Amino acid sequence: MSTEADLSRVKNILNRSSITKDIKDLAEKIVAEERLTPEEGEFLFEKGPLPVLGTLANYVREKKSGNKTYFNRNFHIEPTNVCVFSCSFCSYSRLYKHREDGWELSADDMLDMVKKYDDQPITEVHIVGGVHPKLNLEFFCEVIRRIKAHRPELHIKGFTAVELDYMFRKAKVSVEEGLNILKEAGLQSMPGGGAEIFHPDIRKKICVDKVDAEGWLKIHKAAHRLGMPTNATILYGHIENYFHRIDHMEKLRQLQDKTHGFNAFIPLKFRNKNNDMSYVPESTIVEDLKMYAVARLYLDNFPHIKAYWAMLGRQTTQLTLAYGVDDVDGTIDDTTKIYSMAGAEEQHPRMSTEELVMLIKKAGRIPIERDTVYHELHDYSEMEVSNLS
Ligand code: V47
Ligand code: SF4
Repeated sequence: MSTEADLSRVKNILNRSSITKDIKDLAEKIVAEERLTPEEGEFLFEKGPLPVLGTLANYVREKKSGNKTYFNRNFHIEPTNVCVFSCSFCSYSRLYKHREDGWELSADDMLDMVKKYDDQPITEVHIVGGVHPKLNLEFFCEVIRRIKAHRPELHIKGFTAVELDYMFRKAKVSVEEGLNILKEAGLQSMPGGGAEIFHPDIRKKICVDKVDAEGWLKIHKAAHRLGMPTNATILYGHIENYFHRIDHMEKLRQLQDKTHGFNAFIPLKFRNKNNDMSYVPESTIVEDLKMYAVARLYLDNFPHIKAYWAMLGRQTTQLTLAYGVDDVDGTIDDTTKIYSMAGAEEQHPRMSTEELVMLIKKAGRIPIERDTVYHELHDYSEMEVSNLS
């Protein structure tokens, strides 16, 4: 889909005398659709000038998605914030600290939340939460069945590999058996959470007690084999370095080569309020844009790179659309607390369809409403851009 004009923009920027031969060589590889090695990925993080990374990532993004930017109409259900694990970046979990602030929804509560959207054209419910010691596989199957019985066309995207690993071990079923049981109940896809940083040197410092990289990848691989698409995340901008980020993306790229089951890669910026890592400063916007751009360049087999606006904030999300991003997640309707509790600007994340469309249009892109698996539902290019800022 990329035009001659895009290519000439790449060539123009590479003709600048300040650009080194190493960078020019890598740019030529990218334009020729040759895969970057891990060393080259690290080199881009370390030495790639931001304008060059942006131009190249934008070139790849437009080749894959043209000028389109995707969003959906969704809401979240967070069944509980009680969690048996103790990730040090988490501002949300309440098992050991402040149990009195914990919540625990019943199946009826969750169905009531779904019913609130009965007259709204929502297409997806995203179910994710803490790992409660008592909420088990049977309970979640009942929740899913009841949601599907009430609104069959609503896509259920649910449960991180961390939640599933615990659920399946408790139920004494294999990963394949567990996923099949959930799929039969009505689960259709999985979000990308719980990946954090795969490398054990970092994982043992930030989330020592939950599923490791091998277990996370095994669950996603099994989901893909069952025809269930999933996303993948990285939690960046804390104590990891560029080597760890590339190692993480390399593991995902290898699995995607085998299964082609990932839809989107979602870099999640570490937020430092109210958690045990509050001493770690948050990344700068330059670092954020670099993360998105290198992700777009390195993960050549991922169809989409998503900026989760609820976590990143609206303005940075608009900027990422020029750095490789082609998806901004959904309307959300103030139904998630993970990021607001960690200090994100959006304390009540909610955008109307019109606001999301304007956010995308004002960044110079075509807003496309999609369903969870990227079927295009509506092209909003004709919607008038109002004076909403
Ligand atoms: O795995 C927790 C992250 C994730 C913090 O697949 C934090 O479409 C930053 O994965 N600072 C869960 N991040 C959320 C998630 C997600 C969100 C939106 C869309 C999708 C999708 C997936 O939240 C956790 C963890 O990496 N997280 N605490 C924090 N302090
Ligand atoms: Fe639990 Fe998830 Fe928080 Fe870790 S990030 S403590 S698994 S809720």
